[in-house]
Amino acid sequence: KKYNVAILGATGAVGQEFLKLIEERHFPFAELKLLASKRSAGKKINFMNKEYTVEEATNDSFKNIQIALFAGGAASKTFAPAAVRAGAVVIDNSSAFRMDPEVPLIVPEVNPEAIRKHKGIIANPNCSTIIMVMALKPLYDRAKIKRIVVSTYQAVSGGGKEAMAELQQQSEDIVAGKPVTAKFLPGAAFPKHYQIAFNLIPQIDVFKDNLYTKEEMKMINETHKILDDQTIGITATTVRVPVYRSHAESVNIEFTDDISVEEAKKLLDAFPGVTVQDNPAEMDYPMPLMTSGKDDVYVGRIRRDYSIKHGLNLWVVGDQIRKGAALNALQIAEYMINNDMN
Ligand code: 2RA
Repeated sequence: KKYNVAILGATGAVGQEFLKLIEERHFPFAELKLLASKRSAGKKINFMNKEYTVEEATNDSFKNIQIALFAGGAASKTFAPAAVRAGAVVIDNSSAFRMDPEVPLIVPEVNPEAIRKHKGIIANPNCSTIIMVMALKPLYDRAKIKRIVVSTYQAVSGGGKEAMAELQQQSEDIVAGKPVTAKFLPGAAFPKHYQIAFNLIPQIDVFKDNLYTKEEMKMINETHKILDDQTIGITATTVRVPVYRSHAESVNIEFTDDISVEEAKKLLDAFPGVTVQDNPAEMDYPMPLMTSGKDDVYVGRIRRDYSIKHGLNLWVVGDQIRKGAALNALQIAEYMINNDMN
């Protein structure tokens, strides 16, 4: 069976990754509709030996569409209701519906059974959350987790094309001895902007009243929802780093029961979508340069936290545009197809 697929936000980084993955994974599509805002409408995209013209998304765009892949952003909220009314299942990468109790928040390797409860919209979690829960799940199933302390090192591509261009431009200017300007990060809408080249910015998204950023609260709230466990204590610090692609995370976990490093390694290694890369003697550990363009989430530096009774430290790295966004969404669609859930 083949499906009519629409991609909303087809010209952006996640939209483009959707196309790459559809081809790579031989996703069974019949018709493909590429949708975007008015600004990108009319653009031609060559895909699998066919030329597609990007169409402006409207409420009428979803007739005859069975699977609507939404790349994210404000357009999701605008068009999801129309797509659902037209009979499509929307797999949405924006944050608009993630915490809605009616909307399943899915990482297919972690909580696929929750897909069944969908009412037309299925949410794809935030990139840094997906990467963390992939490493948490096999350990959580073996030894209950009491508390997590996570610090992220997030690539500029998570902030969009402008953030990537800014890192490039600033790096060139510094090397050329020219003055550096910062116009975008931590985000276009902020009153101040900071240099990212040769720097770190400990702010991703806006600050909430509790002094955490929205990105930090996403890691906390979404992890609770995906693991379906509100009892886990989670604290997060999210940081933008001058890396183009792949988010890295230092994850400290306190368990209720003892779990050895060897056992953790075995469990992680056996978990689909996770690769253990951990050989200190060979200086072997995951790094963003090596994990970019890869499907798996990589885990290394697995070691005991000797300051607590049952603690482990992990270093987790994953391509946030692949597993953190487009791949996870496509895997949700594949899971539904393979389990007759449409
Ligand atoms: C970031 N969380 O890296 C975003 C992308 N979803 O800024």
